Amino acid sequence: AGKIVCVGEAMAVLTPAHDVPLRDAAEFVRTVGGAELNVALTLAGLGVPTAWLSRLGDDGFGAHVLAVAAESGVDVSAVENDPVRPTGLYVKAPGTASDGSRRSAMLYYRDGSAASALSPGYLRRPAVAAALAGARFVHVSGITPGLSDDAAAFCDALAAGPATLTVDLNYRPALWRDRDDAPLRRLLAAADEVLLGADEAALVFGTTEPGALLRALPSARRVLLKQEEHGVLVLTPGEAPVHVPALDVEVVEPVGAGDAFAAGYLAGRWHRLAVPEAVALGHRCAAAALVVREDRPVTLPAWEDLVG
Ligand code: KDG
Repeated sequence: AGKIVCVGEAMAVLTPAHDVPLRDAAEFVRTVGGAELNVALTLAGLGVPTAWLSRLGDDGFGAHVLAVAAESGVDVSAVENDPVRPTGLYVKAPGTASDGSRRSAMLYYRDGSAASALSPGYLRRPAVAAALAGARFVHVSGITPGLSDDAAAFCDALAAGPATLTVDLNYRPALWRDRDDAPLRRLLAAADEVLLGADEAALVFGTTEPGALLRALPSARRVLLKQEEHGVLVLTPGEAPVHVPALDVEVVEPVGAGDAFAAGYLAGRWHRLAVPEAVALGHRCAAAALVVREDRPVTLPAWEDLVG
């Protein structure tokens, strides 16, 4: 029992409709994105009772995001409408990251968005307080404290709550370029469980060494260190790391695979699977996200196939 409550900004996503560079793209496909909403949508698709907490602009993009979430079975009753600030937007240009990798370039149009005005006051709203009071897991990513000073204070207040706090580092350099990352570090330090990529761990903590990471994450009862195609190392204080191999897939577009992984893992935990089995479920959901251009697995394998 108990819901999984995912907290953070969702955006409309525009992706070129054809396989051309952004400067030649005249037509776009609109989908929805945002790390925690991606997690919520996949959790709901897996049949786990899920609520999503955030703020949206009073505009067509916000209405679309809300409709997608509600139609997917996510409880959106505590989502707040902002009459002034717009819904955030991002443009995903597949395969054109500046580092020459096959990662997508992510262009954000989210400064001053409705979700950037998340603040401790939002947590005091009765619907929000009720959702959090009924939560078994509260899931947030390291994106949220980077949205604004208010959102950073919001994360501090959220982390003080009683539910098990899971934090996916989701390090987005564009958000931290002009901002002190202390709020991100406070959120990570308060987390009961941390999910992070080895590349992110190296950037933020300067190490991927299990013992050093556990020392850097003092509240964490578990850390999932994701090593891309090499799988995940489960780190638990006082125990030897456990390796859970990933699946071999032909990657189409990688954005959102981490969110699908988090959703599969949390769904496994919600069903009280053993941790390595929950991680394996995360890998299967990530694989389903890696083979589509959208930020999340649009169709999920049946539950029996996922846990089989
Ligand atoms: O994990 C996928 C997200 O990165 C994407 O949906 C957009 O939330 C997003 C962000 O801030 O990068």
